[in-house]
Amino acid sequence: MKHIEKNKDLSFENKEPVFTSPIHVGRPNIGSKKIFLDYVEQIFENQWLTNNGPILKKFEQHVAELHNVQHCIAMSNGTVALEIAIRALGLEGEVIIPSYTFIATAHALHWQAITPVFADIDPDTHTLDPEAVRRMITPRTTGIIGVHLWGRSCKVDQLQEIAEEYNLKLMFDAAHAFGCSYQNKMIGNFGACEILSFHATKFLNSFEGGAVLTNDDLLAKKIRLMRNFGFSGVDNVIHPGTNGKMTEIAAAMGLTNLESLERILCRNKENYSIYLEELSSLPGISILKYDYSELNNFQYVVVEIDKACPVRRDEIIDALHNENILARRYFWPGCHKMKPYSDLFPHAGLLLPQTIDVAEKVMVLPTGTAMDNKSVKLVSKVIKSLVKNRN
Ligand code: T4K
Repeated sequence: MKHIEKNKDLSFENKEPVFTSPIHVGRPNIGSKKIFLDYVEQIFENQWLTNNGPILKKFEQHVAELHNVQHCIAMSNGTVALEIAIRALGLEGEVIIPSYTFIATAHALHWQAITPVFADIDPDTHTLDPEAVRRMITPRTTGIIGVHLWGRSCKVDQLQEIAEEYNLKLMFDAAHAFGCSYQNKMIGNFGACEILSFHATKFLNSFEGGAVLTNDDLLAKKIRLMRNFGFSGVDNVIHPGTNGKMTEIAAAMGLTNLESLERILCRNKENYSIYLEELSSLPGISILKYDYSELNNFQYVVVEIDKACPVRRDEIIDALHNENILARRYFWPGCHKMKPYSDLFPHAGLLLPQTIDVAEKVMVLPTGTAMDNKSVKLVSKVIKSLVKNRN
């Protein structure tokens, strides 16, 4: 009933949804079924399903080469990659992170009895504001985890400077930043290490998966041990560890999708430029820009809807859902508002004005290989109609 009332203002009122089935933010980008099935044949032939198998090794090598980094240690998912990297770096006490990120960044610390301390973001980049990071440093701080949100890198140099000044460890959550660069150097080469996610919804997926990228030989060795219970050879455990291993079938999916990388990127770029062209002139609506002098994967079409827009962000999302367009608020309302952290820091929001503002403005639109020019134009048309009818 609520939606019917709202729809009085909309041009698509009382009609069947514009899309007959739901279109999602996060539909997987999937490569050739034939290539994948060839890998499945190999796996059956090898009778090697997990534990550092040949397909996993090939996947790690390809990902490392693509990012021009010495080591890629693949994991069962990005969260475990974060947890292991955090532990391998010896982080403890307090670690500074943004609140405007996926909950896994905070959980990977909290899970290990480390306190995530939320610093505010720069509203233009949606990544950590280095000055805000400085303000949150205490004698208990041991590290900083920057998040390259939407694949756009943090202010790496400034964070590095702060880390050196205060003798803190610096690492990056690069879950969104597969194939992206900062100052023309590939992500994976910054801080002590960076982690990737290959979740189904990511630019490159391996069903589930993640990885740690690093140029530090000793750290890589330690992380490899920790990924496999600390085993060094048979019957010999030399380090505490867990089970973070990626399976052969996951690595096969990763390799399959790597072969389609150009096609996926082209599709994302095309979708992005259509959205930009269609929506940029609407009042109070802007699309987050990507820096074309850097590499990016264009996996996220991030729209900011501010007060100049005659329709509120949540009204737009509701109306889009009525049309089967499952646009999303992302990282709303911020990690600091989620129970485990609001219990810890009930007043954290006082120091996070930009985080709160951004979380209230952002809407993410469907993109990826599940979309084509026609469907992107149709989504844009619905948004245009919503805004224009209210003007
Ligand atoms: N750090 C950052 C900054 C991250 O963004 C993430 C993960 C991590 C760390 C941790 O990495 P992982 O441990 O996940 O590897 C998703 C993902 O579950 C999560 O991986 C991702 N970030 C986060 C941003 O988004 P949801 O709750 O939005 O995903 P979900 O499962 O609801 O899927 C979204 C939509 O995608 C669905 O409505 C339908 C569609 N979908 C999804 C799946 C899984 C499909 O069409 N097919 C599918 O197989 O969290």
